[in-house]
Amino acid sequence: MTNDDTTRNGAFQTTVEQPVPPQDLSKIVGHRIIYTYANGWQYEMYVKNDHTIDYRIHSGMVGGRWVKDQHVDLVQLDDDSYKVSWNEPTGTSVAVDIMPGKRRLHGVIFFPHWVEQHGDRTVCFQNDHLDDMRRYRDQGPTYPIYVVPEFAKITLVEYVGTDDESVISVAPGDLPAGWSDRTN
Ligand code: FER
Repeated sequence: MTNDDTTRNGAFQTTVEQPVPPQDLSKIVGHRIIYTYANGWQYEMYVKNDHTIDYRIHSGMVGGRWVKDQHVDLVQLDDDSYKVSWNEPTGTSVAVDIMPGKRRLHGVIFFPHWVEQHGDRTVCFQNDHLDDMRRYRDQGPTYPIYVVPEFAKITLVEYVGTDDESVISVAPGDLPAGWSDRTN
């Protein structure tokens, strides 16, 4: 076995004793990705470090919403395969599988019923309204949960470095026209 075989995530043999594959997050941490879901919703995620994302929602049910410093769980599942998952102050839960090399992504969003009914209440710079979001969350109704599972095409991937507050610093609506449509 070559050294590459022992360090590549994809060659890892999963066992009960050692279910966690080697974790190399260097191809996702510090990157900005922009993607469009099959339902037309366009999102931008900045993986600020190995436990934090900033993001903007450029279009869709809650287009205009943007968030900084969302705590997430980030793991490498396999070569070119990562999972980011978290729970929002609104009560919304999200799990996103990202294959940057393949430009493929799959997200599952679990919206509480109140967000499905009043998505507009979440369209803001959430960091300035965290207490409002927690109050709405606690007021509900939570159920039935609106589950949105969708594939997406990643249209842009760029390394911008870690912990840079300037990467996502203005509202989606305040960017130049067509800004999020830049592809690479
Ligand atoms: C995503 C899907 C959903 C995402 C963020 C959300 C940054 C957030 C949803 C919400 O709280 O409204 O791919 O990526």
